[in-house]
Amino acid sequence: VGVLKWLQRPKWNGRGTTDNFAGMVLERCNVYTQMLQPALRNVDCQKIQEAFKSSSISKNPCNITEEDYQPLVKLTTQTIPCGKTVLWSKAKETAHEYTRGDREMFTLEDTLLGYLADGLTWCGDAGTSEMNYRSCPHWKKDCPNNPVSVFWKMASRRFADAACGVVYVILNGSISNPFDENSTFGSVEINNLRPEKVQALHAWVIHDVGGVPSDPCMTSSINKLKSITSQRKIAFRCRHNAGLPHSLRI
Ligand code: NGD
Repeated sequence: VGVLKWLQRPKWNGRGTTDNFAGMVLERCNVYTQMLQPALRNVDCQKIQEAFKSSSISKNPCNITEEDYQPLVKLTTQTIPCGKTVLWSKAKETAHEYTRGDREMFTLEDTLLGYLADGLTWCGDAGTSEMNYRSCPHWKKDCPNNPVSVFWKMASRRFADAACGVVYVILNGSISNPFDENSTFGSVEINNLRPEKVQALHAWVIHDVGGVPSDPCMTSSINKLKSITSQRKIAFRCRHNAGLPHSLRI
């Protein structure tokens, strides 16, 4: 009995592939390309679904590389206009609330690639041609190079690298370190903005209505961000606001 139980234990510490993963990817692709961004109406969602599954199927889910996503990336090419990129850190809901109100602005999750994957988990296994619906590697407890972490790192790097004009970032002013150097924004996106084409980084630090002891833009956390942008020769501005601004333009 002990051996049986041991054999049936989940392999990894993270949640398994989202139920109906492939169906959800196809459905999201159809919604995005037919209803949200008609400019992409000619993309082949069936092919996109296949490429997404193939990125991790029959592979060791601790050895995924950015190259594994190349076919998917090629099928989801999209250009975001200059001045329309919105990054965020520890403020996902707030950022999406904002872009929902201004359909011209794009977070990564408002692009096709981010829209397909947001909130989903997926992984395969070297021994089978099925997704693993039971468990997937947890990025801290198991391994960093798992399908989901590699995907977001790759997508975030490309999104920042492609940004031009004024780039916006929405940060959480209700926590002690709104700028976290270990976050994706702090470790990937900020380092991949290109000074030649990024006019400035404008930070909006959003805090709870009422509770703000001092200007969050003056904290050491935001100062760290300011010094990184200055080293990278990117102009920086910061504003704080209780609740969402009507416009991100400072
Ligand atoms: O390595 C990881 C990892 N790092 C953070 N998170 C991770 N999940 C993994 N599986 N592997 C999770 O990403 C974390 O628990 C949050 O649920 C989410 C975002 O982390 P947060 O709030 O700390 O913000 P980050 O600065 O790390 O990333 C936000 C920026 C934003 O501009 C998006 O364009 O980076 C892009 N992004 C990164 C990771 C995940 C988006 C997502 C997403 N939509 O899930």
